[in-house]
Amino acid sequence: MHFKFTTSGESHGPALVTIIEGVPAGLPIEQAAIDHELWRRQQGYGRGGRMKIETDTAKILSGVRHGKALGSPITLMIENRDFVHWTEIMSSTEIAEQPKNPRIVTRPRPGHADLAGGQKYQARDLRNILERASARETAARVAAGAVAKQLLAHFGIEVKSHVAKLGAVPETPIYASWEKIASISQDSQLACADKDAEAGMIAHIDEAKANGDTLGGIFEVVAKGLPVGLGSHTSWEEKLDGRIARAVMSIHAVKAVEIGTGVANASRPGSEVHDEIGYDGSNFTRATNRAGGLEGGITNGEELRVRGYLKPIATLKKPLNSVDINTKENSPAAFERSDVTAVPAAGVIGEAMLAIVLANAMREKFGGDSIEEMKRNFDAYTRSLQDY
Ligand code: EPS
Repeated sequence: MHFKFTTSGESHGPALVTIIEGVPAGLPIEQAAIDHELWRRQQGYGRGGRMKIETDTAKILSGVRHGKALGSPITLMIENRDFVHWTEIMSSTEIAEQPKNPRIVTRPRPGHADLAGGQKYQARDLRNILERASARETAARVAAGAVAKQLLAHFGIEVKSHVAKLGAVPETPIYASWEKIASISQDSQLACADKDAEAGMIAHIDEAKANGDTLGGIFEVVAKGLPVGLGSHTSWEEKLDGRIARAVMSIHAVKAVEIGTGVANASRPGSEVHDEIGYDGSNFTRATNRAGGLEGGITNGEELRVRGYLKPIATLKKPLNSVDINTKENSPAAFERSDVTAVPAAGVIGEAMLAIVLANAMREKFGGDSIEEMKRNFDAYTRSLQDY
């Protein structure tokens, strides 16, 4: 059985939808926990006007009865409050006449899907591309991830994130222990584990905003409580590091993914990279965790650490040069509104994507149609590891 999901919906359409499959029957599904994750995704210093319009909440349309999963596909819907301003522009049926401001986009933004998507899909209005390319889609991923998190929590697995770097601040990405990440307040402006660094990040965002510019950065997602043995070395498709990298790389604006201290490891000798193995009388131990919890594409029981590196958002208030797709004349790229940065939100999305990959790996290893059956399988496996 696989834990999988798909999303549907445009940024300014009526709603975003996700359909999740592979949730075992009987798993308690807490709607408030889904909404809490959606709320977290909307936070963060440097977010723009759209987040003032939306209050994302998920409506459960199927797959859950009396607070528990039925084992059938779960459908979640998040309404776009902004749709009321876009009813004609985003109408699914033909409209009798063009609205006064049809908001047709013909000046592609460098770094966005606009031009390549327009050419590929032969769109003369680039809105046909940007509506789906928008990071608004990630609200649906976070809703699916919130269900994955509830499955993982049943097995004592937790997933959290923090912002390790915002633009150029600080120079070296912040390392934060699990305890430090867990202690970051829900009201924190940037989900940063270092208060001084956070102040510097805020000043950096203010400066970029004043310049009509945008910033990227690095988020780190950490999973704790994982059993040894998720993923497999036996085939490239099974390797969990590859599956995680794909999931994290698919997040809007992510251009690089790192597991553990993978980037620094490349320039160190092996003696300073690999995590020495010990035994404490009942368990195997590691002196360090530079591998980030994965060896041979298999979880090794250490904290799983993955970083996503984001490029700056492509929608700039002071736009870069572009070319109008109709006139072919040089003209500044389109700008309606945007965020200065969305790194904290990307961390929440990173948590969701990691939780989904891990939930899938758990379903593959422990199967079961009901949560009780899955738990029995999990407990039997955990016992077998004690005899190893
Ligand atoms: C986003 C919604 C979008 C943007 C942002 C993320 O809303 P709108 O396009 O109406 O302003 O704020 O998306 C982008 C920056 C982008 O380039 O697509 C959201 O819900 O996260």
